[in-house]
Amino acid sequence: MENVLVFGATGQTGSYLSELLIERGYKVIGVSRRSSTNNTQRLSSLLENSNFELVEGDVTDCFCIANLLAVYKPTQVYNMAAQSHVATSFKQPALTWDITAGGCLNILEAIRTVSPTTRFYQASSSEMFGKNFSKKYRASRKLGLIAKGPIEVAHLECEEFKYQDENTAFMPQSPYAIAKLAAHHLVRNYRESYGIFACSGILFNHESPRRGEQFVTRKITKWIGDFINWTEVQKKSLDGFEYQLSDNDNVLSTKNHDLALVPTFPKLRLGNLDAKRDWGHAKDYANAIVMMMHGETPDDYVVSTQETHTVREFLELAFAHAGLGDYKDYVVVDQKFFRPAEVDFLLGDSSKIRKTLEWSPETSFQELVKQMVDSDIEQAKKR
Ligand code: F7E
Repeated sequence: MENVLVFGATGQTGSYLSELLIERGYKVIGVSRRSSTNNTQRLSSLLENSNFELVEGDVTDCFCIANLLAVYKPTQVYNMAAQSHVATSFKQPALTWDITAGGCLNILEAIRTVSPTTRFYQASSSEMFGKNFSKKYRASRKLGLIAKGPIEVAHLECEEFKYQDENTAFMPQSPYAIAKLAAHHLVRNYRESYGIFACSGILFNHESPRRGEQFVTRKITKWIGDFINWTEVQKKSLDGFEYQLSDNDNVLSTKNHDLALVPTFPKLRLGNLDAKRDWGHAKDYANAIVMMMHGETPDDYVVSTQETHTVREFLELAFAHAGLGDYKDYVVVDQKFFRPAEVDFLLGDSSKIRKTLEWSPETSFQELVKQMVDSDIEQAKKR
């Protein structure tokens, strides 16, 4: 049985990937940073599986990586480890750089020196495109065909400018995206310089019920789950409970109670609702990753659904599915959640992986939203 190493196995996509690789007959060595709190919830289906082993390790420690390669002799290594929260990368840029760029370099160097036939997958990101514009768009602006001044999202949505693919210029907008771009170029450089089988998957946003709670999709669905659970609990403990939507930014107050005792629930505070993202299901994307690593030649591929939606559209669908009505009654826009620099518009053209490896996503945007809302309603009941 072949061993494969998955760095970042405890994360959302790392966990789906580990499950898939075990199904494919591999022994998965999941590598995870030491943590004082338990972070193995996403791996609950694998922890008792004899084909899964969770080991301590960190991509910032090159000796640790070389040692793991020497001990387990993996035929494939997947790097899913990163400081992956874009907003955090503005607050902790050096840490983000060390993990996200340095970690990839450490693995590539370890493969080159210890195990050069081992295949390598790097989790690149659509964030690398950032504020990107096609050559045609830039030329049109230069010629004055498009007015100078702030770039409007509407421009990027024009048929002739839309889509980011493997040939789109990168214009990263955050320390996170810049670190991912450095790693992306390292992969190409090691592939071309040393003949290492190294692939980058430029994955657009991918979500699921396992998504971290600080990312916008899960932040929304978790709030919905918690709110519905709160109303249920209030109904059980208070006679005649009914919640009332107030203008108050922070709370929803109840009717029929002495004001001093009114139970309250904080509204959902979010940042930019106009940002557009191409959101897919993490499980579909784990499948794309495995396909890349089993291709004949190593290459870089965009992985996306080819549909884009605003954060607002996600909210509309999620609140409607939960039966709560208009999201505007429950959401407060808070400057705190705006970023110093934003990526306004992402829409991936994944024709290459669809044609070359015959990959396509199975879960629609609508299905994804429903799955996440339903899961969070269930989970909130158990908490
Ligand atoms: O933000 C806006 C925010 O944090 C999506 C990571 O996995 O995908 C992810 O990066 C959008 C942004 O994901 C809130 O400004 C509004 O425009 O869910 P997100 P992301 O930044 O797109 C890429 C592909 C990666 O590689 C990254 O690792 O939503 N937004 N209000 C908000 N975002 C957050 N987090 N919280 C808010 O309250």
